Amino acid sequence: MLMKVLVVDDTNTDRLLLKLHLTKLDYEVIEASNGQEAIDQFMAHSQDLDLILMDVQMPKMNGFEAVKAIREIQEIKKQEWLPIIFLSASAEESDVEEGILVGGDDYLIKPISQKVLSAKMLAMQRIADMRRRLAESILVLEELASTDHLTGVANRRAFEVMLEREMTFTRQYGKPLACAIFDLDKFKAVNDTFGHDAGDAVLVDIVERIKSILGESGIIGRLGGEEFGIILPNICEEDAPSAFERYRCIVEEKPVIHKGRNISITTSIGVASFKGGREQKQTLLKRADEALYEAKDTGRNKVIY
Ligand code: GH3
Ligand code: MG
Ligand code: MG
Ligand code: MG
Repeated sequence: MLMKVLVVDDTNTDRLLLKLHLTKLDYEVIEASNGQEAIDQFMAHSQDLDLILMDVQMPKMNGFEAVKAIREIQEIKKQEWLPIIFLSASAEESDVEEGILVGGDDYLIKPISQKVLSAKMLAMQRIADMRRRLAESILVLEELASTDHLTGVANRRAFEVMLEREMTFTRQYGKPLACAIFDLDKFKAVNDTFGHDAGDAVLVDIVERIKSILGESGIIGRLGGEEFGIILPNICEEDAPSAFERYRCIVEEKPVIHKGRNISITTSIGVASFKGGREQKQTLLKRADEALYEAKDTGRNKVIY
């Protein structure tokens, strides 16, 4: 892939020479002739910029100041690592030191040998590739660590993180939320009668039904076995029971069909509302769990609040 390099230098001949050299080496070059222009070019190309070569002595805004500003923008926008090499006529130790301190990754002294520059750019590219691969792996791992393998929804850990987030939002903005735990009724009998495969298919089918009425802001997670959690942001205490009644109905509504056999299933749902305040996630879940137990104890296939 073509590497995109921003060359910043106020001296036209320096800039042109660099551009000529880099183009020959098959780099795509964009230019800036002062610090402010460098920031503008960085902003315009930050999506696909691979490297910045930055002169230090320039009028108005020098290279150090420009790099400081660029690093601040990257920090705010949480952008991935972008290597910056200073190219300067000053060999002062304090300048080299300052260049690295303001966020440069290397500091080369002019006049610059083309061989050395190419080699340094290669080294930067290597580190950038490594960091990109690492970031991608972390994303994949995070996804794996937060997803339930069978149904593809959030696992308990991820569900609790989202619940925490929604509760914080409720505390700050006063928007209520309703939380529920539901557990399939007599699910062991499904496994015993139709086999474990059929049980798995029931879990997948029920999750799909729930997702179909969950809406944009609703959240579902598998808490374990045949037990799931649902968060409905913006549902107040009075509306919660009827909201979850829809979920109970959609499970009962029609049997799951697996290998030509009809598997009827129902669910019991325990609901707890949150209006803000100091209550913590664990006690909210405990209230929902207690309501669920009451639903089981009093005949199953019902919503208890
Ligand atoms: P209750 O109405 O009281 O909830 O009864 P139940 O039979 O649903 O509850 P119980 O806890 O006795 O049994 C749950 C069963 O769910 C036992 C377990 O083997 C089964 N199960 C848990 N996870 C899975 C899974 O991923 N796939 C399948 N097929 N079965 C599972
Ligand atoms: Mg200069
Ligand atoms: Mg059950
Ligand atoms: Mg259970």
